Amino acid sequence: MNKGKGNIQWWKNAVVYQIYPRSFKDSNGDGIGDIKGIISKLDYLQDLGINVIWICPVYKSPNVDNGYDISDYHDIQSDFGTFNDMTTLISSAHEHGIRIVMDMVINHTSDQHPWFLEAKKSKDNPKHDYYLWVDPPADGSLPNNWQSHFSGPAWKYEESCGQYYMHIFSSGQPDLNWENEEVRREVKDILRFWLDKGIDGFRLDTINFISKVPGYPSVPGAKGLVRGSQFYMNGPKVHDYLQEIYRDVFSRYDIMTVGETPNVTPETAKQYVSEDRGELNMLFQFEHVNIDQGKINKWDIKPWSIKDLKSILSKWQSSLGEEGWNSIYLSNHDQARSVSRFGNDDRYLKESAKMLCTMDMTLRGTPYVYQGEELGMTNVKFPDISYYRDVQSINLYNELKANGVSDHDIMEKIYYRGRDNARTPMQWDASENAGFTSGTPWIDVNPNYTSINTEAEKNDPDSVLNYYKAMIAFRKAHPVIVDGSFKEYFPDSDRIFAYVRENDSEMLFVILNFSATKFALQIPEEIDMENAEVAMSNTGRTSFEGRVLDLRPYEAVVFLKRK
Ligand code: TEU
Ligand code: CA
Repeated sequence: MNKGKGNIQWWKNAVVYQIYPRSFKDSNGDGIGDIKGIISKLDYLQDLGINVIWICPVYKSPNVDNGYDISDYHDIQSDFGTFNDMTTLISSAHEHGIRIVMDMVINHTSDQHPWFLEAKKSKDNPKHDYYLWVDPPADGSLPNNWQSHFSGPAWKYEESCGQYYMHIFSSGQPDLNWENEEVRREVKDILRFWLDKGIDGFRLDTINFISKVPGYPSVPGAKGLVRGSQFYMNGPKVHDYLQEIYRDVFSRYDIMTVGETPNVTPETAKQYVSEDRGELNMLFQFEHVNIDQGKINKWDIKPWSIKDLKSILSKWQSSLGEEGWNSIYLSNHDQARSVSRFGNDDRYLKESAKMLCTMDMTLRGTPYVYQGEELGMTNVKFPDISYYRDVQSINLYNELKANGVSDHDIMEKIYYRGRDNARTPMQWDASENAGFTSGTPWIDVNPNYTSINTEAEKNDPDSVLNYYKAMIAFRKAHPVIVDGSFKEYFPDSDRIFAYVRENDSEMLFVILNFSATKFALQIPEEIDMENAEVAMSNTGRTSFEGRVLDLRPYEAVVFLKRK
């Protein structure tokens, strides 16, 4: 496949589409999405114009955390198909001009992985040191006060060897000991194994969690269990490990790598993605998706403002601009649906979904579209917890319930931030179960599938889907989006996000109304609008005169001036 325009790396020109395989397309009626299902939709994805698929984990797994607990890195879980199916997916995708990036989970394994089954047998088992163990403190307390991201302590006592092991996520996901050179050797072998199968890169799960502060100190001054992030994110040896992997593996292939890294700032991000450091190409920072998160954890919800959102996004645009490369995303399989969260999924569903798309496709960085986002798929409110499947939401429910919190209050949190919002099946058509499966889906479909689905949207020129297609094509046709500068206007506005992208041949002026009210925008004198044309619009606007722009609710306009 071609390496991209000029000497710009191909992944800078790419639009990535994220697939959560369990919920994408079921080919055999067992209610679970699978690899054959993905293959059957490659034409759809090619037509959409995307260049890369990031596929969430498909390896063997007991599915405590839907594949993020891997028990065999060299095989495919039977729910999803066979190893052969995966090989076919890689080659068919390539035939469609689409590259494949696999999700790789190497901060932890499943507790059913053969390494762990051995490791827990005894302290002197050769695999024991593959994981992080601590003797039980004499006073009967836990090793420290860290809280797992999935509720409860980050430690579980293992009878057979008489020690606690660390699990930052569920107890079915023991953390690997990266200090152990053998572990790093195994990880590198796994990475090479898949790269040699012809894949085009990795999304590296929780990759900044791999180095822990020795001694695993408790968070000082805390009452009860708390997140110990400062002791296991961006730890002392994380860069040594990543440089080793780059040197021994990544640098030898023409691939893209994107690290999932909560708790990074533009400054610390550069340590991962500056080209001269030889670590990763891109990362997923979390500042904008944690905008509504209080101090405690993701369930501690606080109000947020458009102005804050803008300032986070522009900060990342400007500060990572030259030295690194941004990943542009508003949702994924862990987040609420973007239109429900940052747009308006009620009265202005279409307008706001298109407005957000306009932003994603015109910021500097590689945009990621999460399955269904291109349709304007929304959050869901199932009647009660029995409809939910996500271990994080279920654990939260049990924990809060035990503390006497009402069902209503717990469900409000899950409705707002629960991960199953993003995991309801992809909405293909208006037939039963949205055309996702002919059987019983593993999680219910969102009842709004009768109007929000690919079939209905394909034939509607005004649909969110067709706007995505147009916006992706527009991005490809205008290299200024990849290589141009970024300058923000009206940073103090709590409604309008406006910026100019510019290079030697073109200028784009992007205006996004993040509110449900009209707004008369005075175009700054400094912006040269002579011969500027309306290049993209989510309201059907085709022309513009003067210097006052009457914006409609959630309107998005992109002006283009050729130099
Ligand atoms: O997510 C890691 C992660 O940081 C988020 O899950 C975050 O901690 C949480 O949503 C808020 O507390 C990755 C995967 O994307 C996720 O699906 C996995 O469950 C997790 O790692 C464990 O592998
Ligand atoms: Ca299936």
